[in-house]
Amino acid sequence: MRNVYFNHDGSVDDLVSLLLLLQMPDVTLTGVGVVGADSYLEPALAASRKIIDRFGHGVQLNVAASNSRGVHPFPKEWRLDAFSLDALPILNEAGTINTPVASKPAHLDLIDKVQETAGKTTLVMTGPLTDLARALEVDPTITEKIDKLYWMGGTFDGRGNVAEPEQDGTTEWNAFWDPQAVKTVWDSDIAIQMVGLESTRQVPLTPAIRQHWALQRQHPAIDFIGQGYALVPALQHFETNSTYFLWDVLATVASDSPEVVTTKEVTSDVLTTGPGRGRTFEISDGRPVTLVTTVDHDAFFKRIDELAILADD
Ligand code: AGV
Ligand code: CA
Repeated sequence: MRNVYFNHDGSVDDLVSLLLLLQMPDVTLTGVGVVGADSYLEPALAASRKIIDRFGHGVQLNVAASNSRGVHPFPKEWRLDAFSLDALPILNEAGTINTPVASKPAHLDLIDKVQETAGKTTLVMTGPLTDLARALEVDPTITEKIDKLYWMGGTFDGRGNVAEPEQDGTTEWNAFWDPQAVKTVWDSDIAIQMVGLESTRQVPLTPAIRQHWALQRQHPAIDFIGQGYALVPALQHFETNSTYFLWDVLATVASDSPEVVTTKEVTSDVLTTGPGRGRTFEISDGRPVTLVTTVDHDAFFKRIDELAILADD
């Protein structure tokens, strides 16, 4: 079994990632932290607790709320999706929430869970790196107990997904939210596998994928996935800045099923100031990172189905 601590920021693909982590036969989920970055904290926290109740096979977990704040907030329109997802009937049938909120904020909860767990912990992070950066500042010795960080964020191809004033279009949103946090984590010696935009662009949400999930809605977890992805725009005709990709789900599935992706080793750094702040870039003698480069599209979506179907019993 592998110990995994999951820190996410409450968008649809973050919450689907949580659902899938709860199904992985070889994963012991030791903790979950939620940051209200691409979401509002309250609904993202509630939805996380309800997903654990409904799809967690009775696992005893608590969910930590982050008090981290970003430098550049996400667009409100995107953040509002967490309210809709939290209101889905499939998460509210029980009428009560059993999974408690952890006593400490997410960065301190991360330290506690990593230090308390026997053996090493794998971190999966699908939002900004702020909680990990803060945890490293409080207790740098956690790196000895962290096996690897799987992070969705950054991009190396110069094509970002931030459409905001006073930046140059080269940065990915999770990195842009808190560029300094990326730098802090890059300056640590934690092994990193990064899923950036070059690979996630190969797995857009499409009408065909929605239809595929619609036809399998007799499985409750696939029904939930279909309902969740109904809240966000698919790739239809042409890409816009709101087009949704399976960013976080790719990072999460690749952490458990490495055969669905190919990777290469790069050395890199990150800008923390100027119009490119948040930009990750390759540089010789930079920090080594394992970068996901390509995805086996069909194997990836098949793995999502297989994991989701494990929630049937
Ligand atoms: O940049 C991708 C990250 C992922 O962690 N998030 C969404 C995923 O959870 C930010 C984001 C970029 N474009 C978006 C985003 C969009 N069109 N809608 C919502 N979030
Ligand atoms: Ca996310």
